Amino acid sequence: NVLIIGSTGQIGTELTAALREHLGKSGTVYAGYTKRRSVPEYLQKTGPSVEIDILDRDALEKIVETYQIDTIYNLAAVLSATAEKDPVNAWHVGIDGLLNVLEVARKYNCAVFTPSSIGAFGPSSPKVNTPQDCVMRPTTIYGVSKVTGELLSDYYFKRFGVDTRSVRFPGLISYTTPPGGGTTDYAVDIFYSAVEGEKFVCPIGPDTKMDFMYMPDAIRAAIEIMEADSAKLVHRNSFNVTAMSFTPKEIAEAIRRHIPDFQIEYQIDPLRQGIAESWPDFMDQSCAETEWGWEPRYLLDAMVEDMLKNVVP
Ligand code: VAH
Repeated sequence: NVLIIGSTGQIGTELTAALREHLGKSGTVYAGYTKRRSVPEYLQKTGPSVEIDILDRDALEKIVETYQIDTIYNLAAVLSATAEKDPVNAWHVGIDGLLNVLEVARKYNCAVFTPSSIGAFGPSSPKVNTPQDCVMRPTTIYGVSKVTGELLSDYYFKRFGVDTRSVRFPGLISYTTPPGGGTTDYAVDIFYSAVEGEKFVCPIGPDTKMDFMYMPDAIRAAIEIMEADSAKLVHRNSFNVTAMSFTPKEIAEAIRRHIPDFQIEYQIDPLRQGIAESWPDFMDQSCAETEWGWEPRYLLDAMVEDMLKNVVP
């Protein structure tokens, strides 16, 4: 059975639904939540949910034992911009929480997926074709917790044999559940302005390039990495995966191909601009391609078309 910690977040809501679909009768997917009211209707209707405090290891152990969990998707995180406002809390959720998950996984032989991020790279990492293995000195607490999480997860694999796997997600774009407090959130918010016929006020500079991925691809990556043949994995925590790399100017132009009078103006948010500039422009994902056959399906125009069709303001 599968436990999803953070099942009500931007990734969690869609991953829970997709995994329930994917597993069918072969397993139960427990939607872990911190606040009951935040569990979406369709998740409550399609399977069980369970209250989780990732900082309470005993309670987590009880859940894993009671529901015979063999795979834990640990999506609990405080995203980059929000984390800068309370770094100690971001550390507790990101690392103390992860340590609890890894200790319980070691005891009950669970596989663990914990997403990393382009945020794990820093200003001294190569910006273009950012390698799988390179200098990683992130300048945000989010990045520090992500690099630490990667190292801790690799340690638990090498030292205790815990089956830990992970991908470094780029900015994720979706219309089901909005992201909360990320630096890449602009690429989601822009669609809400576009469909409302409103000018979009962009907090990131027009020529700031970052990696992005459409949520359907991200969900598929999270499932495929966990089902990959472990004998073929040279890396584990954590694989570069991406789909597209664009600037605010480029995504605005792509939207204008559907909504010709769409307007964008720039009011740079120094915090998020500083974070965005410390991240790669475009990652090299050849290790994910060769070690577990990763391949994105949605590129910029396909993503824009699908978002404009589905975004409900
Ligand atoms: C953020 N969306 O902006 C998240 C993610 C790659 C970015 O980590 O913080």
